[in-house]
Amino acid sequence: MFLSRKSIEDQRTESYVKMEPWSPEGLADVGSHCSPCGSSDGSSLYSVTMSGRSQPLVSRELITNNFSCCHKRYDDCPSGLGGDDLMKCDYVLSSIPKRLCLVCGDSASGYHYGVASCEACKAFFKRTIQGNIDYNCPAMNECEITKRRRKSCQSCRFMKCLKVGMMKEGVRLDRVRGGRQKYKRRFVEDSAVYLNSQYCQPAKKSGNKIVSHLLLVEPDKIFAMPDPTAPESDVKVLTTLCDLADRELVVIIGWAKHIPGFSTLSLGDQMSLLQSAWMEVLILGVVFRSLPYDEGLVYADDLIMDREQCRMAGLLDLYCTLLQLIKKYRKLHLDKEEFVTLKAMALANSDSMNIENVEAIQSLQDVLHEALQEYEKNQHLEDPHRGGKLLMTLPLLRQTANKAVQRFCRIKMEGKVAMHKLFLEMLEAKV
Ligand code: 1BA
Repeated sequence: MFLSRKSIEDQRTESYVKMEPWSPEGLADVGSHCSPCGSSDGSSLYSVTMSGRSQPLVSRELITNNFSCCHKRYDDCPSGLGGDDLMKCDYVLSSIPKRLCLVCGDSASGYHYGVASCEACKAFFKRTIQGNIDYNCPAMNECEITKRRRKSCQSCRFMKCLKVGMMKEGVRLDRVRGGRQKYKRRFVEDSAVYLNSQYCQPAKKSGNKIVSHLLLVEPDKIFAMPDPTAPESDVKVLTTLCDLADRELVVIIGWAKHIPGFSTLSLGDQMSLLQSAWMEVLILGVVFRSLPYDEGLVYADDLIMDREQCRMAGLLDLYCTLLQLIKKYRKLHLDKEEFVTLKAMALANSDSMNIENVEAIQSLQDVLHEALQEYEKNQHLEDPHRGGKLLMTLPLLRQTANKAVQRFCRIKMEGKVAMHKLFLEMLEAKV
């Protein structure tokens, strides 16, 4: 089934219901929209709202709809990988898609806004969202979009972008046509040089196909976009963080489906892994983006928080643990290939209590472990222990993520911060 704009928007609107402050009156008010109760063992597929109605979990909906088109489409395509020296699990290989633009069929240059697409369709989608453009089809809204004819109907091309699952959440809204900056961004000049030189290199030949694939499916960045009209306060910072995390969770669910072998797991196991590991995945993202910075935590490029800002938001403890993790990776000079592989490993190694097919998860872990080993063998010959050193950072990642979950559970209980439904649902699955 294709993910349409409507289905994304339906899910997102539903999950964007803001919670009122935690009070008996507040609870009564939000009863039918929010899910402050819901299942907490992570095994149930439904949460029960305050009105007692069963609703599908947002995460489940996203796993079943989001991006499944890419996988299905490429089922019968050659994987583009060769050499059984690389991998042992055929099913993993076959789940790596051949890269064609899902909008027009041209060669895809990567995953843009969540979908394998070419540069032209990526730019077209971005222009349309940023310019808030409405198109009209002069025909019957069913023009065929191919590489040759993609310019002939903008309306049908945009509809196709949405139909194949491009997500408007991924488009920066801070630079509208005309170039005026809507949102103020903090920018550290030094880091731009550092980021360009070390962290944003074009995917070099990584020496391992899985690692190259993980680089390719690494999501585009998203922005925090703090509400410029809200007065500065701890609540504003926390609300921005929760909103960012909620949007990033949508992206993470889509990303997980591109990890070779993940989509072949049962739906229940996909959910269990995500429900256990989501915070580790979020935290690793922040840690990696923060490596070039001296003291700041890069939650997003427009939300870089220093020690004082974290303290003011009641997140000093988390700041200190995150800094410890950042120091470890900085010492190791963690590169982007290792980051994407570790992120997938954190998901595969989430130690969920609810796994149905333990062998399949083990196989996923083995595949990623082999990829890391091969990458280290090819790219970091100087240190035969490097792979082990990287894996030995995972306990601190788990510890940091657990701290973050606990902190945000407390914030939820205090009831002063609005939280969206997907974020709440994932938080609840952890307690
Ligand atoms: N992670 C939390 C909130 C929000 C995030 C966002 C990233 C980029 C940063 C954790 C719940 C709370 C602790 N941000 C990133 O991973 C990605 C790209 O350019 C900057 C994490």
